[in-house]
Amino acid sequence: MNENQDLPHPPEEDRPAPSREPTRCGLVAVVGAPNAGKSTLVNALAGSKVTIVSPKPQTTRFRIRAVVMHEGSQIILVDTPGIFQPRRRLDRAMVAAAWGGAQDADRTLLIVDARAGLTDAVRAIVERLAKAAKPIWLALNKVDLVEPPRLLPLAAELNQLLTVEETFMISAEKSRGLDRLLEKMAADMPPGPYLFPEDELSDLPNRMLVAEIVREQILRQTHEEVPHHATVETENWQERKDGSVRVDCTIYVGRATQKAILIGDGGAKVKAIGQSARRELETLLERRVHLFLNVKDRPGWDEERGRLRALGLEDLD
Ligand SMILES: Nc1nc2c(ncn2[C@@H]2O[C@H](COP(=O)(O)OP(=O)(O)OP(=O)(O)O)[C@@H](O)[C@H]2O)c(=O)[nH]1
Ligand SMILES: [Mg+2]
Repeated sequence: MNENQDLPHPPEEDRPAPSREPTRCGLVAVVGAPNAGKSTLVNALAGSKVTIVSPKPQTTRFRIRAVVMHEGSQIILVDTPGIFQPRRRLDRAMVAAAWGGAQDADRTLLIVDARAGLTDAVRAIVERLAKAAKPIWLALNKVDLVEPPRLLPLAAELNQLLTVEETFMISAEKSRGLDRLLEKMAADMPPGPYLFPEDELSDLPNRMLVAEIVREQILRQTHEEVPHHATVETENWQERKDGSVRVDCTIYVGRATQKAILIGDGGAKVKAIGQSARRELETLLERRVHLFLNVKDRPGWDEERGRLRALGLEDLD
């Protein structure tokens, strides 16, 4: 028997005080032009895939929050859609979601593709950011693709157009320069309690994660007009006794011709999309997944309120 077992607990005041450093917590909106590498950066900082990435612009369609813990700080990174000149209702809702993200955040991190440089899209974003009196960090991304002498003039030019608190040179893909960025973000978060449980990775529900992973494969495996005219909705989620899950998704496209491309010869394309998505989902969800994809043409879905609401996008008018 342990001889200390029956000893009374020491009085409250004699116990060592729990080391409770005040916590910090804040939201950082990651904004920029389409394809700048925002989602790649969010995943790299989160240390896990929380948001989809593709070589095509306009990959991200709605805000996704990723939770990053660093030295007593909880940094909630808000991945946002790229900001561009919107045309369709879908585009307008995406861009509004991006600006809304910047508005709600404590800080804004502007990502600029260093290889693309100061494009018109970047200029338009900078002009609007300059009007909002919020501290801004600037990250020139994809420095792995650029000769170093080109970086300083670009940074200087951007710093002239916008009051930037600090400029970072990073490669989100090669994880270069991310430590310094993370240190700075953690140190500058406002004091306050954590908003998310510490072990939470993101606010994306699993049904939406499945739809996004399927959409990522559509972006990667189809071309031209198909990717941007497709949306994915999870219709059914069924837990099975053996621990696996069956998920049924509908892919909506704008036209019968797009549907034909997406299905492919004898269903080969949609099968390949489903296989890649299932493999990735099994890793992310750590369980067996039976994925069923159904393709429908639905002209004008990108103007339909219901479809946008399914993406969590707000109705603008
Ligand atoms: N070489 C290189 N490629 C990168 C880097 N960061 C991102 N990329 C690539 O750039 C492309 C776009 O990346 P995303 O992270 O999807 O870009 P995004 O800004 O989230 O794009 P939207 O969601 O469309 O606004 C992908 O092909 C990435 O692999 C980088 O540091 N270096
Ligand atoms: Mg993105």
